Amino acid sequence: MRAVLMGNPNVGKSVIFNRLTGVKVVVSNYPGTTIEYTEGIMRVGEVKLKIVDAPGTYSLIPSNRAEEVALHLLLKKETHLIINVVDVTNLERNLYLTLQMREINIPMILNLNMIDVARRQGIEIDFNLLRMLLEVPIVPTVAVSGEGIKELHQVIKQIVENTEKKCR
Ligand SMILES: Nc1nc2c(ncn2[C@@H]2O[C@H](COP(=O)(O)OP(=O)(O)O)[C@@H](O)[C@H]2O)c(=O)[nH]1
Ligand SMILES: [Mg+2]
Repeated sequence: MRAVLMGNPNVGKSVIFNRLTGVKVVVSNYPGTTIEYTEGIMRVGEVKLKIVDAPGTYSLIPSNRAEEVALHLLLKKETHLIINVVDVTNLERNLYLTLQMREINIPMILNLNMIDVARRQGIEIDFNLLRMLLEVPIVPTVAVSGEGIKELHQVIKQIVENTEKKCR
């Protein structure tokens, strides 16, 4: 099974990736390009979930090589889960990609990162409203402190277990 971390540049994808995966990560160049991406493994019960840290992208309609690679990594047929990392202080811009990915038939988690910055700026987010509007599980995190990572694990586990059942 395979999960892809998708999101705009600089939202905390790589910090989330490091928190989810162990020490053994592999950095590769996407075939035919100089664009790098990182893969690691996360243990989810009995399952070894492959996690891909995709290059940052603003849209599924690529406007450069890195966005093209992100799209290819996403659309590989073995992608079972999208972890959409967003910068909660730039929700509107970030949700553009979220809405596009929601149209694809792959389970998605909306990871609202940088909650600490939002708190400092007095930004309040109605998680329930977002959950209702987007119909995806929502997990708030502060990637740099580790806050919310346990909850993110939990939600990933639930989806992995459901997918396993369907595949059997
Ligand atoms: N304050 C704060 N900074 C964060 C958080 N997550 C990531 N960062 C910082 O944001 C910057 C971009 O993170 P990175 O993981 O490289 O983003 P990526 O481009 O999406 O992979 C780095 O300086 C991180 O330390 C967070 O939750 N809160
Ligand atoms: Mg990164």
